[in-house]
Amino acid sequence: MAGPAADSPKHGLAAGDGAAPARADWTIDQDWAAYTPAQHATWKTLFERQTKLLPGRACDAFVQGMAALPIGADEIPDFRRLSDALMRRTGWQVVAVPGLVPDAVFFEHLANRRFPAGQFIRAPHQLDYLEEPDVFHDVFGHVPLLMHPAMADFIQAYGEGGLRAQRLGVLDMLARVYWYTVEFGLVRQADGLRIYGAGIASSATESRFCLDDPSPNRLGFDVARVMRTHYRIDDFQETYFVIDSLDALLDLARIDFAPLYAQTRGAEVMAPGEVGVGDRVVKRGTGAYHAARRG
Ligand code: HBI
Ligand code: FE
Repeated sequence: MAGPAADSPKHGLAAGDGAAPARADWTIDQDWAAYTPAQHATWKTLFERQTKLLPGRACDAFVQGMAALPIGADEIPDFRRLSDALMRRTGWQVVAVPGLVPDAVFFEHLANRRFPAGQFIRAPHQLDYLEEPDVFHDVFGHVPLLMHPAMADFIQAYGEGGLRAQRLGVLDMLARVYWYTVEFGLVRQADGLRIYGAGIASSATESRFCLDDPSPNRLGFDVARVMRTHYRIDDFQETYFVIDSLDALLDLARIDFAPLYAQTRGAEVMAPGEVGVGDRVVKRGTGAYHAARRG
């Protein structure tokens, strides 16, 4: 497996470089008519590649959400049509942004059930790797699960919790929960482990790695454990956390994080590949992939 890995957006990057936003909430017009044939063709390449990989890998809710949305191979989806379908099902909308937006702006949108999606599409030489969330990651990766009521409520709660966590100075802890669920989560299905995280579902290489490679750990999800686990933004994850069903996200949306923050503040943060005594090991990884890259 050569070359750079995940094409997940790098949420750790500082947002807000470059030109000042025209609107205070950082939204822009999608300007769908301005996409070029070459840009639609990039979408098609990515769409077809992922669509071949995801049967037997993506969870049922992802497949069902995708099927119920106006998302197809031939063109970059129109956010207004996505919003119409989402609004009817779970009350969400998709709004266009230039790329990463400041944390507080991101949270404010999510708290109001607006999903900020990158308006741009990656360049042809970035098919496997890019730093900012583009329209393929955001729409193909995230939007199908916004059709699921548990994910719909969880992401809204994350937006509300994000604003609170910023005030408390514990955003790093909350961001790890988002990372290991919404971006890189696995779920147990009757027929085996499946992908629900958008960072995986939008990545050809990581959608194979997370399920097929012996290297990464797969551990049972535990919110306090995840809160004190570092993650990788530059490569595949060393550990994936497995929830028992998407409805586990509903429980997570409802719990009070304040006691968890208090408890986690003093605790040691674990390395991405570490396995601890209290962990529920679904499958212990060999660690071979990252060991080889460390040299
Ligand atoms: N902006 N557009 C966009 N998408 C994200 O996923 C995003 C963001 N800004 C901040 C951010 N994520 C994260 O740093 C927070 O979830 C903590
Ligand atoms: Fe994302």
